[in-house]
Amino acid sequence: EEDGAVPAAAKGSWAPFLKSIASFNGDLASLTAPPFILSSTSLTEYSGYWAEHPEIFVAPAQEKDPQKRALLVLKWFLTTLKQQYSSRNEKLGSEKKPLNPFLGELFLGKWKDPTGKIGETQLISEQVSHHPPVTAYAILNEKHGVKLEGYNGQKASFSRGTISVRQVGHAKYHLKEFDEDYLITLPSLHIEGIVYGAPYVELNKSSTIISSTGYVAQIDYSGKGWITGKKNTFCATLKKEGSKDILYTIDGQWSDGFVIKEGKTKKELETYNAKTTEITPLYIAPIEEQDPLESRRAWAKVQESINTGDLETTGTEKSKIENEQRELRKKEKEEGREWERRYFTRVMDDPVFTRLAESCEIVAEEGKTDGIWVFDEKKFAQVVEKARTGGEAKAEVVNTAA
Ligand code: HCR
Repeated sequence: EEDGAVPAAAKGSWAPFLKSIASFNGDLASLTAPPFILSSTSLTEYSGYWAEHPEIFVAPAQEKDPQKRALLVLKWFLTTLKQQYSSRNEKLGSEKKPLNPFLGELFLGKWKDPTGKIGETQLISEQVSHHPPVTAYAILNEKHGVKLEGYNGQKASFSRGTISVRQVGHAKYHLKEFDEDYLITLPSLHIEGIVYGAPYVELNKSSTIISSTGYVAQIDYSGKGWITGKKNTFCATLKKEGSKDILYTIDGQWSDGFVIKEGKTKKELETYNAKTTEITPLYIAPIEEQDPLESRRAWAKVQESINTGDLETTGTEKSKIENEQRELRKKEKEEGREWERRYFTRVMDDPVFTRLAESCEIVAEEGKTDGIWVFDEKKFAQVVEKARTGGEAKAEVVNTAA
């Protein structure tokens, strides 16, 4: 077997790793990967990829025409893909195995806006389940009344040299002014380049965005050996529900750029360059000001030891967190209660999801995500109030965001 990208010192660990994934049971968190493929970033941080271009995230809120609004939501979704699926590759040289978040882990931050035009965009990401791993998130921009919320877990399988990952869960994008909702399904992916020790993500199949105003976007993904032969390729269409007429098409490579065209005339309306569009960095509070459950504070020692290549400390510090978690679960079991999620609540039925999912035959797989998770405005208001007063919260008297 070729293993060109595996660092010389790690060559001995790659073949056993390949063997272990061949008998893989579907739980990505249980994969013991060689140290050079471990990233020091927790999966709770990945929720931030949804809004690294805050100006594109809020753009639909400023569009009065519902059809153009639906197009802007599709455009925003497509602009998130590069960060979601290829940023580790670009920054770290390959896809890496993220830290498996503990139950209750938080990743909180803000995209600030010195111009005042976009307003502040806030990120709340929380690990709502550990077995199976599920992350829930809400991204709020109060100025424009935009709210994204969602949750997701992964179901993985191994075959013919690649790990295939199906995402379970979905996202919902809400525009307050128009009382409009968009249900977003998450693409399937597979990890290529494993045998060479240089894993990277390719998307496959398709995903959908369906709006409460009756617009449906379908995005079809393909990779190298497919239609155009180029990696990270997609073609998307926007239609009115039940109609065959294509209103807009968007074609391109999500890691490179794309072209938006009018459906009938094929007239080019806009080109987007993913390579030159800069991202806005997320502001995260300094570690000493963070809550003990916040990701970078809780994992600080593990992260430091991964970055310095100190395997022993990585092991002992990881075990400390795992043991603490085990103790907490034991205590909860004894007391007959479950961990209280800080920002999200498990529901039996989410009416927004049910209404939009119906027409596209999308199903919530609550069994695979330990429930259907929604952002709990009341809990959020309590946290905001507590931070403001530095004491006990009075949920009834505060306004909720977005
Ligand atoms: C599959 C994956 C963990 C999950 C990551 C998700 C699906 C998380 C939600 C984000 O919104 C989007 C996203 C992007 C990532 O591409 C995806 C990760 C890719 C690899 C990682 C595996 C757990 C790593 C397996 C180990 C490999 C490197 C051998």
